[in-house]
Amino acid sequence: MSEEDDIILADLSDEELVEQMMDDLYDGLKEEIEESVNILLERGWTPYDILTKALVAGMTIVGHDFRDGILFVPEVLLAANAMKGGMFILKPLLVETGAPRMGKMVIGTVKGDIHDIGKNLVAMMMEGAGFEVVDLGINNSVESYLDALEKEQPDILGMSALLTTTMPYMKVVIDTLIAQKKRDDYIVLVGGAPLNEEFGRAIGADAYCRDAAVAVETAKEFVQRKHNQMAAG
Ligand code: B12
Repeated sequence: MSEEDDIILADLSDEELVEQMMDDLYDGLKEEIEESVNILLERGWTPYDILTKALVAGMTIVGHDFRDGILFVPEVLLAANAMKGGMFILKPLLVETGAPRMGKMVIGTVKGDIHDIGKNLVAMMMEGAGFEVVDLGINNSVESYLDALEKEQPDILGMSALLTTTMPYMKVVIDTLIAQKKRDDYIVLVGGAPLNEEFGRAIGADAYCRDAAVAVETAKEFVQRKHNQMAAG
C-alpha cells in the first residue's frame, strides 16, 4: 500500500486539502480530485474559488513542469483528465451562480490544435458570468467557425490556440470574415498561452485575453459597448 492510500481527504484542513489536490492533480488522480472538490463544496467553498485556487493553480504547476521537461505528455494527459473530472462537477454550479444572459459566444480551438483545457475554462467562466456559450470543441476549420456563426448568431467569436504552429490560423478565420464582409458583425476574442496583445492586434482581433477572468471582463465591456452603440443608433 502506498502512502497515498493512507490519506483520508475529509480529515485534512482546507489548506492541507488544497495542497493535496495539487499533488493529486499532478499525479492524475481523477477520483481523488472529484472527492476533494465535493469536500470543499460541502465546506462552503465557492465553485469559483475551488476552480481558481486549487484546480487552475495545480494545473499551472503541471504546465511549468511539462515546459521544463520534468513531466511528459502521458502524465499531462492524466492531469488534464483529473482536472476535467473536477471541472465537470463545478460547471453546472458556476453556471447556476451566473447572472441573466449577458450575450452569446461561440468558442473553439483552431484547426490542428487539440488543447482544450483553457478554452473549456473560458467557456465555463463565461457561462458563470451569464453568457450563453456554444462550444465547438477542438480542431476547428474556417468552415466550422463560419457555419456556427451563421447558425448561432453570437455576439462574440472566441478562438483558442496553444501552439505557435496553430495560432496563425486565427488570422485565416478573421481574414475570411473580412473577405465575406462579416468581420464587424462579431466581437473577436482570442487566447492561448503563446499569444500576446501584439499578436491579437496584428491579426485583427478585438482583444487578446490572458486568462478566463480577463476574458469575462473583456467580453462584458465589449458587449456593453456594442449595446450602447446600438442604442445611440
Ligand atoms: C495540457 C497540455 C497538453 C495536453 C492537452 C490536453 C487537453 N485536453 O487540452 C496534451 C498532452 C494532449 C498536449 C499535447 C501537445 N502539446 Co501541449 N501542453 C499542455 C500544457 C502543459 C498545459 C496547457 C493547459 O491546459 N494550460 C492550462 C490552461 C488553463 O491555460 P491556457 O490553455 O493557457 O488557457 C488560459 C488562457 O490562455 C486563456 N485562453 C485560452 N484559450 C482562450 C480562448 C479565448 C477566446 C480567450 C478569450 C482566452 C483563452 O484563458 C485560459 C484560462 O485562464 C501546455 C504548457 C503551458 N504552459 O501552456 C503545453 C503546451 C501548450 N503543449 C505543447 C506541445 C508542443 C504539445 C504537443 C505538440 C506535444 C507533442 N510533442 O505531441 C501536443 C500537441 C497536440 C496538438 N496537435 O494540439 C507546447 C507548445 C509549444 C509551442 N510553442 O507551440 C506547450 C507550451 C508545452 C511546452 N512548453 O513545450 N498538451
